[in-house]
Amino acid sequence: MPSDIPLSGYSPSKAVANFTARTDNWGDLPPTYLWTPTESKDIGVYNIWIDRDNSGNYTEGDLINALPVMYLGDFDGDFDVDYDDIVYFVDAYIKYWSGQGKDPACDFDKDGDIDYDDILTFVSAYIDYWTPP
Ligand SMILES: [Ca+2]
Ligand SMILES: [Ca+2]
Ligand SMILES: [Ca+2]
Ligand SMILES: [Ca+2]
Repeated sequence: MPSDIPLSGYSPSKAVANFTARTDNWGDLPPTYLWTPTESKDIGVYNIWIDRDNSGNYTEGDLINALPVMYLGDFDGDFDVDYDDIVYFVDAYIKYWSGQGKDPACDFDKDGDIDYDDILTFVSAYIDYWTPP
């Protein structure tokens, strides 16, 4: 299994695995596989399995890679949402608005920009992390 397939997961209840299918040996893989666990998952690293059924739909099956299920807004992947993640987001925001490209991880609503809506999502994710259950 190649280890360079980028995987990212969001929220304990729904994780999205994005990976780039490489046509040489990974041409069968979907460009995006939405992993929707039937039960709520704790933050952590999971192995997911992806397979293809007779109708061509992708289901959980063959082992793809370890999927980190992270807090929303945990950009550096160290399983917290703290100052370092704020710095990461602010940096991406400034880069976007100064024409230096878009960091897709910071475009929470996937509408192609990093704007006020994404700030709101990040701020509420930060507050959620620091709010005791
Ligand atoms: Ca973090
Ligand atoms: Ca940290
Ligand atoms: Ca956006
Ligand atoms: Ca927008």
